[in-house]
Amino acid sequence: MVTRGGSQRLPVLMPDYYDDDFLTRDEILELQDLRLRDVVQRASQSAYYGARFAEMGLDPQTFEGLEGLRRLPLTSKNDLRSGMPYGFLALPKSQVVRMHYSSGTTGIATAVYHTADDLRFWAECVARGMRGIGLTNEDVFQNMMGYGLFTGGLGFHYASELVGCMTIPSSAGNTARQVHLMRNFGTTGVHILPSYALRVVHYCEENSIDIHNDLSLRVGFIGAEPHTEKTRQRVEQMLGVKIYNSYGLSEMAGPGVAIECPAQDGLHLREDQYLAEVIDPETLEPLPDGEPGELVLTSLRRQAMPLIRYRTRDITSFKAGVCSCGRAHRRLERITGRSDDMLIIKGVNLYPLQVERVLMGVEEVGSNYLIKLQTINEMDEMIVQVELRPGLFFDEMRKIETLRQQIVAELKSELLFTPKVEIHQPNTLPTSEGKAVRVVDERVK
Ligand code: DLL
Repeated sequence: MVTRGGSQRLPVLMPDYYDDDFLTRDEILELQDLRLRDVVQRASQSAYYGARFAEMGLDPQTFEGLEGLRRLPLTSKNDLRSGMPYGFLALPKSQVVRMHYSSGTTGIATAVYHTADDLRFWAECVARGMRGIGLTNEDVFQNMMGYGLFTGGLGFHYASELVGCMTIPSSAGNTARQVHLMRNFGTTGVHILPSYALRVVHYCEENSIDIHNDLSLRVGFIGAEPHTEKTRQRVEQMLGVKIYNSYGLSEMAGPGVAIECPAQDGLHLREDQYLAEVIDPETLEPLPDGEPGELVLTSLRRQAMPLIRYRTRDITSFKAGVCSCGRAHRRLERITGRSDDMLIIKGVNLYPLQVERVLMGVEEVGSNYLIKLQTINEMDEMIVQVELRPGLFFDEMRKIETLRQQIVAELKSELLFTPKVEIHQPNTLPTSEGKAVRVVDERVK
């Protein structure tokens, strides 16, 4: 308890944003109800939602809160595109202090705007996740995600400062410098793309750096890219530290929407900030806990650019039951793919993560792989290019061929057709500084 000056010396409770992690279920629902009414009114000030609500005859003033949720329209990425650049802005531009621009990997990029309060709420959401896994002002936090229009860098940066960590804004790339910073400044926590984490590990192996003894790492966050539990375990095992999954998207500010707690048993949504639904992407009906579908999110507090029932296209499900950590915020299962990531090869529907799950279970496989889709003799073919793990001595063609056949067999049993597999030497497949590109579609359209 802190007291404020003046003759009466009234006790003033300093509100701590971290307390919101420990709201009861009833408190969460009450807040969601209030904030949903509020956000519907605020969103109606934007050109896009103003017109859409009017068209539907929805009166924001009398909107009934949580009970009326399913009456609200869904918003798609195409809607966002149609409203660019300023159709979704719910406040005068003079109140906007920053914009980000989504990666645009699946089409035209879209802008997201923030007021100063939006930036504070965002930093608090991520900081809650950081404090949740025990990071404090004693930690040195190295943020290896790209700074700039991508939200991964700045999203964790302000949160890390809010927690009080000594923050190293190392951004993405330049592995030698990353490892130098980690060694020299005793980095204890990192934020890193899963694909890049594996590259950093291999760099250490190749340069005889003993990760366990030469570095002081304690914890890490990975996110921004689809990855499997096997990949997480691989990174954990190689770095010898706990690695937590963090999920978010630019349209909802960025990272901080859902982050794992020490139980590592699902990602806790910040439900006082984001209202989540999981729906059947075909029927648009809500799905029960445990059933995978498309995640739909409503930003409950964002001011500059509130989004109502935004279709993320990410496939996940709600985890049933209450987490052992005691938080009442519901949990999401790890994202298994995006509805628009699904590939159809030889009549089989598959997600690229199914390939990763197999590859990361094979010890000899390194950090990088690429799925190439080609048309050969008028047929779709899938060619999986796989890098060998550095440090393994593979000079015998026979051994490589045995490994190749093993991977073909494992992929066949996962995918139910036989892909082609090529084995490549370490560090020979293309890499990128940002999110890994795992699929190259060269099929004749
Ligand atoms: O990737 C925000 C972010 C930055 C999240 C850093 C976590 C850490 P976008 O560039 O807009 O924003 O991409 C969002 O990335 O819809 C998912 O498809 C994917 N994604 C994000 N986090 C995860 C995750 C950021 N933990 C898109 N697991 C999302 C799987 C993820 N996919």
